[in-house]
Order: sequence, then structure tokens, then C-alpha cells
Amino acid sequence: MSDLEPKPEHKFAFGLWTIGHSGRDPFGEATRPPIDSLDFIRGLAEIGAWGVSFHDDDLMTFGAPEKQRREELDRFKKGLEETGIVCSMATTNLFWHPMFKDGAFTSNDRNVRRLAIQKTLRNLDVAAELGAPTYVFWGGREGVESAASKEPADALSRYKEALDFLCGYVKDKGYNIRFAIEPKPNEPRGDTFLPTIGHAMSFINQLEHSEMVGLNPEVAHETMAGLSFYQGVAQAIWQDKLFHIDLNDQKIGRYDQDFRFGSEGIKDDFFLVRLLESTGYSGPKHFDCRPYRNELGAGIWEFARGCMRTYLVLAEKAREFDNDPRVKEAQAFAGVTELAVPTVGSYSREASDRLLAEQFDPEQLAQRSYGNEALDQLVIDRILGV
Ligand code: GCO
Ligand code: MN
Ligand code: MN
Repeated sequence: MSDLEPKPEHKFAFGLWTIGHSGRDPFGEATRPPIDSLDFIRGLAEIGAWGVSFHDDDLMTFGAPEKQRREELDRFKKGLEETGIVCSMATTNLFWHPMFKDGAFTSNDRNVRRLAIQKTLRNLDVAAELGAPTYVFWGGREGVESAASKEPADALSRYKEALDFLCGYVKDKGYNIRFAIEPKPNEPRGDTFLPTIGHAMSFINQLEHSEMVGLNPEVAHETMAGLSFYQGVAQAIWQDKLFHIDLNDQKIGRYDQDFRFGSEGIKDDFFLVRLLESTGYSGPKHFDCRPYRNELGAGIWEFARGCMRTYLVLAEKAREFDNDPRVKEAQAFAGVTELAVPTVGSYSREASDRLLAEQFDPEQLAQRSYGNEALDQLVIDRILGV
């Protein structure tokens, strides 16, 4: 194994709400004291992380006087300057306050919708001041329990209206910020609008400034929906829409578990890391997860170290896998590189005439074996380290 020490060049980032999560859940109170934002940033620098992200309300007390909010922001800025940690992403809390119980951009109450956009405009100014290049939209409360309560087409129109307006603001102000939508199938709502990577990507095509809007997919969210996160991310990369990523882990079909990256679906995580490394994804590797609720003190930093360590181990394993001559041979047998060869090329009359005249032998084509068992065993051997 090469060096497994996280370094700033790896671009590992954590949200203020992650390592410092209080442990509060629907069944019980906080199990840990809050961490001050300055201590948090210092802690990140100590463990070799590079970036930090925040919700407006993580950083500045909601509803507090402007003077206090300014002081809280300046304290955070001091931490960034002192440590060299960068502010890699910002987002709005549009889910915690009871006024958002029916949604934010898609609340049936027009004043709640207007306030949600106003809250976002204000935090976009903060994001610009802190140099955050990405602004995330996770639609926490954008959804329904009762399908009778909202017309989906109206909700999607209001969602689009909000994002178009906010894109207009960023362009007007000349901010260097792109938006990233974070899909999630459910929780806290019974059904969430834009539930998966696929829904979000096709929604983006409907936006006025679709070029400045991409995705922030999360391991746990696609996995909750029983989908392959790897395939979703691969398609987002193929469509140039992977602007940011939330790494964590999750058992399939459960509530949003937000486990330490690499603690559950290790084979999926192997392929995910291999994908991010081999396609040259250059954004933050952002961990949106939290320590087990029974963890305290030094243990929460062990959790953070674990996320980064597992990522680095898997990156190394992926390189070894791709350099293994037995893998190359098995991949050639499986036809992996053959899939990269165009099938018919662009349409022309000649090309279609040629294809129509060609003779294929279906029986002989059916005789091919692809050797996927041997190939996949090489994956397992590599992950298990034998
Ligand atoms: C969740 C989400 C959030 C968002 C965060 C930033 O399931 O709670 O993943 O953690 O990522 O609000 O947008
Ligand atoms: Mn989540
Ligand atoms: Mn997330």
C-alpha cells in the first residue's frame, strides 16, 4: 500500500453538520455536544481534509440580529484563513423550521415560497463572499405525503421558477457559482420531488440556464431507492453533470443511514472510487455522513479519518486492479474494450445498405461465453487483498 495519509490535494471535504452531528434522531435527543465552527475547521485541518461546506443555519443563527450573524460568519472566515481549509460548497436550510413543513420552493403557501427564495438569495451572497464554487439544492421538504395535496406539474413549475430566478441572480451578480441538485427518493417527506439522479437530470434540461445546473448525487439516496449509485454517477459524468458528490454509505431499502463511507457496500464503493479516479472527476470528495450515534469525543474524528482512509485504499485497489495483467486478459475475453468500438457509425445510405447485406450467424453468436465469473472473482480477490 502506498501512502494512506489524506492530503489537501485529495480534496476531501466535510459538511459542518456531519462530523459534528449531535446524534439527535426521531427517537431520541442529542447524544453529543455541538462543535464550535472554528474548532471544527481546525479539526479538519489536523486530519488532512481540504474543504468544508455549510447550510446558512449551521453557520449563522437563524433569526439572530445581523450583528451576531456577521460575528458568527467572521469566526468561520477566521478559521478558513488560519488553516487554509477552503469553503467548497454552500447550501440553504429549507427544511428545519416548521414553516417549511409543506415544502419550500414547492410549498402551497406562496409566502413560504417567496421567503425560501429570499433565504437562498441571502445565503448566495455569503457563499460568494466565502468563495464557494458550488451551491447545493437538496429538496428536503419538497414533496408530499398525500398525493391529493399538490399537483405535481405545478410543484415542478414552481421548482423550476425558483431555480431559474436564482440562476438569474447569480448571473446578474457575476458570482462564480454553479448549482447542484441533490436527489432523494423520500425522507423526510413520504415522496420527494426529483427522487433520483435520472429525474433530476431530465428536470435540468427544462431549466432556463441548464448549463449552470448539475448534480450532487448521494450514495445513500440512490441506494435507498434500490438503484445502482455507480450507474447513476457514471451517466451523470457522461452527461457532464457531476458537479459535486455526497459520499457516505447505506444498506439497501432502509431509512437514510448516512454511514461512514465504505462501511457497507464495499464492492459498489470500489467501483465508485475507480470511476471517480479514472474519469478525472476534479470536484470535492464530500462526505455527507455522521458518526454512529453511540460515538463520542475522539471517536467522531476516527469516523472522519475512516471515510478518507477507505477512499484512499479503494483508489489504490482500483489502480492495482486496472494494472493487473490477469484483469486485462479477462476484460479482453469479456469484450470490455470491444464496447468502445462504434457499432455502425453515423447514418448514411451506404452504411445501411452494407449492414443490410451483411450475413450474421445467430447460433454462432449465441455460442460466445463472456467469462464474467472469472472477471468478477478478480474484483473480489482484489478487494479482499488475496
Ligand atoms: C440528507 C441530505 C442532506 C443534504 C444537505 C446539503 O439526506 O439529509 O443528504 O444532508 O446533503 O442538506 O444539501
Ligand atoms: Mn442524505
Ligand atoms: Mn447529502
